[in-house]
Amino acid sequence: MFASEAYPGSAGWVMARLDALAAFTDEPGRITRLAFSPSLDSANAELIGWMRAAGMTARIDAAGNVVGRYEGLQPDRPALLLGSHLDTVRNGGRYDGALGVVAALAVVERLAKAGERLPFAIEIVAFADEEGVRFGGTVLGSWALAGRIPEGWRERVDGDGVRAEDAVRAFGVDPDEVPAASRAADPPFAYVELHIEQGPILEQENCGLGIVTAIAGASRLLVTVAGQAGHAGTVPMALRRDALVAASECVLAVDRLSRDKGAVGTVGHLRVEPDAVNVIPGRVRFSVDIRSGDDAERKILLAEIRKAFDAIAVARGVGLAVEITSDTSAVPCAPVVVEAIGDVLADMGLPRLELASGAGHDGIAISSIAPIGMIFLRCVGGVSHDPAEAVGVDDVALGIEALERVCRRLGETSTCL
Ligand code: HGY
Ligand code: MN
Ligand code: MN
Repeated sequence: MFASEAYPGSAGWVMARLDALAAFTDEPGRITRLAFSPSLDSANAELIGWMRAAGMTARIDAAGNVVGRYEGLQPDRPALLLGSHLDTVRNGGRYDGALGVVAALAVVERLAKAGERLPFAIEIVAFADEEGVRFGGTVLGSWALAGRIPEGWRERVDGDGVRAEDAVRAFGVDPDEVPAASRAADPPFAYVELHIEQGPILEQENCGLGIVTAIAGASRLLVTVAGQAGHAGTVPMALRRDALVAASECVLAVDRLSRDKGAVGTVGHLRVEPDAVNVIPGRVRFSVDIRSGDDAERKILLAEIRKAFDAIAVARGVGLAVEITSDTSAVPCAPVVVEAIGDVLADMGLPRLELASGAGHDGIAISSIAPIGMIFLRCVGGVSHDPAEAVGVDDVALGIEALERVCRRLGETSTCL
């Protein structure tokens, strides 16, 4: 039932395409495909070719997302939206995002090879900026498709000082046309995403697939600490306003307070200026990423972290500014979609293992225009956002099978979605 030879739409066929996509990177030797980057542009072109070969129409929408469509028997019926994202973190893995896009394409391949059309169209989207790595948060991507474009997105600046507006224009997207990407007026009847779990639960439970119940909320900050640069050899310790020492105390505060709250807090990016061995750091910028399944708890944690930062700044005699670059509330998956996924897994003889997602996903944005659901796929060691990310081909076969069955199941119930 789950052969993995590379016939169109098989697990081997999916794995081969994921390996091909992994070659699209802006950093040779590792996978880095940031939003609106040359490598993402090339990966999108490759995907569009595969979509058209499968009998789909395919285009780049007004916000830079790839949108493919496999017509249904009733073209006027709302479509079912599948997909995920092709952008990656820096030095990422080859399955985060891409698996969901290519597995959805495998479902269409199978239908097309069988000459079958469902009553409704299947659309597959590869969102342009799920990771939000380049600009500190998702600037367009799924938010644009949901018709909820973030305020001030144009002025966001990446690590090289490039404004988001200029980056999307260089990518071929007209910033003034972005609102045309919105599907708020003609939403899909549901959105389903297959994604690696990026955590250890499925592996611990020896389950290939799981049912996502909710997606955690997240807050992202960009913090700037302004001290006083100086000669490392001549400024007495008592007179120093060392930005890196103050930032280091902030990093430890994020860790301590997050642990105390049972939430997760990460400082993943930190830049020191002037970054010289014999100069006291005058300025430090660092990121903070806070997640929790409970929005109220996350807000309280955020307030405690900012209070701790202010106390450190006073004690260290430095300036400290906080910019909130992204703030998303936790989102439940739609019960009707959760149930359909559960029924499908039961039909396949698999347990109905339900779990929440600590990672963010495009479904957060899409949930504002359609019922959403996600299927998690076991990943080796729970590792993700790292080249060691790995999945088993038999789990991928299960994932494709489940996704196809969910499409059919949701089609049967779509009138009440
Ligand atoms: O950061 C996240 O949670 C997701 O991988 N973008
Ligand atoms: Mn992802
Ligand atoms: Mn990710």
